[in-house]
Amino acid sequence: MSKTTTGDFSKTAGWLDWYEGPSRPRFQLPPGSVDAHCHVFGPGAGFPYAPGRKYTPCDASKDQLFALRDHLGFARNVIVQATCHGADNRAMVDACLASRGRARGVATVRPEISDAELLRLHAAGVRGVRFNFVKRLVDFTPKDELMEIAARVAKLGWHVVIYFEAVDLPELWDFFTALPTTVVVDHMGRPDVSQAVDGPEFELFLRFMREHANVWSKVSCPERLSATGPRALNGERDAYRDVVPFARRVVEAFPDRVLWGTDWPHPNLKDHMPDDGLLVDFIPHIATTPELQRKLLVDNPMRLYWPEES
Ligand code: 0GY
Repeated sequence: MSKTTTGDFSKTAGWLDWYEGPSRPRFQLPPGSVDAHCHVFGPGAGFPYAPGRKYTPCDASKDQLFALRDHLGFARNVIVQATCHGADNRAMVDACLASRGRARGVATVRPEISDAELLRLHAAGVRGVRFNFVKRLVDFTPKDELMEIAARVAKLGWHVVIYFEAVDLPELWDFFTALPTTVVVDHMGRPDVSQAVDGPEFELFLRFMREHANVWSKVSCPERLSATGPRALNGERDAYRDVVPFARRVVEAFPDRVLWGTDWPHPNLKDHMPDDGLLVDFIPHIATTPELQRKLLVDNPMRLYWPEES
C-alpha cells in the first residue's frame, strides 16, 4: 500500500516508499550493533519539510525507525539529518530524545547557529554535522562558511560527515584534508562500481583514507551503488554483489575506521526499494570475520558516538 505524507505536502512524483515488512536477516548481528546511517522523515504534519528541499518523501517516523531497529537486531541508531529537512533538525532531535540514549544524531547547521543551540543539540545526542556536496540534493554553501562551522563543532568533539560523488573528490580534496576534526565519508564517496576496484578513481579514495588517519568511511548503500541490483545470482541472499569488492577493500584496509548503516528509509531510489533484511545479509560479504564484523558494527560506532560507554 502506498505510504502517505502528512501535513500540507505531496510526495515527489515517482517517489519509492520504504519497504513494508522487511525479511528477517539470516546474518545475526553482533550484540550491541549500531545502524550508523539512517534518517527520519517528518512526519510532515508535526515536522514540516524544509521550503528549499529538493524532494518530498513519504513520512518515515521515529517509531517506524525503532521498529525496524528491533526487527533487524540492531541495538542503536545514528540518525543523519536528511536534506528534505534542511537545517531544521527538530525531527532528528525529537527521535534522538525519544530513543532513551539509543540514538545519536548528525545535524545540518548554518553558520549563524548560536553556541547555545549547538550545546542544546549536543545535549540531545548530536555528535556531528553533515556537509553535503551532492548537487542534486543541496544548493552550494561557501567553503569558508563550512570551515567555520567545522572549527566550532570540533571544539565540542564532534565530527564532520561528508557526502559527495567520486568524480568530485579531486576538486574537494584540499578542503576535506584541511578539516580540523574526524571526517566520516558517506557511502565510500559513491564509487562507480562498474570501474575496476583497483582503478584510478577508487585508488584516489583509498589514498584519501590512507594518508589521512582522521578519515573514516561508511561502507553502506550498496543498493545505491550497484548496477547488478538486488537479484541473488547464486541462489543465495547475495544481492548487490558488484559492490562487494569495493566495500570489502575498505573494511580490510581500514578496519578501525569503518561504519555501516541501512540508510533507511532510502531516499531518492529510482528503480527498486531494498528489503532491509537483505541489506543486513550483505554485511558478512564485506566484513568476513567475526572480528571485522564486531569492529564495523559495534566497536567503531561506539567509539565515535558513545565514547563514554566504549
Ligand atoms: C542518503 C542518500 C541520499 C539522500 C540524502 O539527506 C538526504 O537527502 O542523504 C541520496 O539521495 O543519495 O544517504 O540518504
